[in-house]
Amino acid sequence: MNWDTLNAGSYTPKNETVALTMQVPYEQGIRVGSIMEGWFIPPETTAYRFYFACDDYCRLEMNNETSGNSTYAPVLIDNLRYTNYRDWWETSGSYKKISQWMNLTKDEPYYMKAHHLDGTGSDHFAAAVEINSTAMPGHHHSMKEIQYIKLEPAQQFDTTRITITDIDSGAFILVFKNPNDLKNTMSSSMNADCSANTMRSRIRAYHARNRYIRAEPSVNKTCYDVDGNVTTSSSACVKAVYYIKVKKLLNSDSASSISVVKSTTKANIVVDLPKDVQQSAKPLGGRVRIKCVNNAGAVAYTRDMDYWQGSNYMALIISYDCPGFQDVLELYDTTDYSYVQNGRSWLIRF
Ligand SMILES: [Ca+2]
Repeated sequence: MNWDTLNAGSYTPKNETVALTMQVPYEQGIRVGSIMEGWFIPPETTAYRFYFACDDYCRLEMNNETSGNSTYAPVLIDNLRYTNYRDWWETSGSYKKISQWMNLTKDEPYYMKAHHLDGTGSDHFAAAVEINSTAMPGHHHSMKEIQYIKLEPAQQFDTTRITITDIDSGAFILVFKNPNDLKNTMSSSMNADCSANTMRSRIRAYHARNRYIRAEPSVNKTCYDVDGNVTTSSSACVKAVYYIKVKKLLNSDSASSISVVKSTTKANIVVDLPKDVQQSAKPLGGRVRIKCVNNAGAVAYTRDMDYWQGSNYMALIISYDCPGFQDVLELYDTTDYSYVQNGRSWLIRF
């Protein structure tokens, strides 16, 4: 990218204006470019760093000496890959979008110059600043705290019990009937003395593929000896109890019937369905809104959002609907839940 060509005035400027913020309007046209010049005057003596998001290419220069000199400005950020609009945290690509921390002095003017070029499609660019001081409310990271928000239904999962006595090493299959589509699905063959992990691998295709479930099951097995005590010895095991748990909250039982089809086993195999063991709690659903209180104490609410919306969308809606929250927060999904139906939780960093 030869920014000097743009600097040299090879093109007649279409528009020249005073800008109140270091950003240009969204979607100005195709193959547009902009140059912005100005001074950054720090409100406190502390460390600062700058963020630069653009589409398609941008460069930010700054003189970080307290001279106010506008003839010397080394490159602070060179961003030669487009980002989403004001997406300061875009991490793809190898170009720098965040500057190093710099110690700047209160009330000194620091010269800044921004260059921007668009190839085609969307276009935008904007700069942001982060201030490493907790004494200035309202700035990004000024609170140095992370909030945790959670939406969680009861974590009660659909559970089936299979009890095997007169255990031998012969084979059987299970046939699952789904209560929604009434289809029968056969498991793979397993032995009457199989491990929990083997049973899980033989049945999982049904839970993973049935469109009303689409979740992984877990299986655990407990063995009992002739006295009815729990044993870990397979030779002493005269009764094996398996619990099959679907790890996603469901709107209906995972199976309305489960038939046992024995091929070579003579074992006694009894199935207890979720309706008799444990039915799923109601999955998370509906819509959610977030209450926000800004530094001035003003209370606002976001519009309703679907419970499954991604964290980028939710962060955007908070910035639209919560006055004073634009550019001062980051919102992340946690890894607390394997499925959105089980719950949602977010970390909000101010
Ligand atoms: Ca573009």
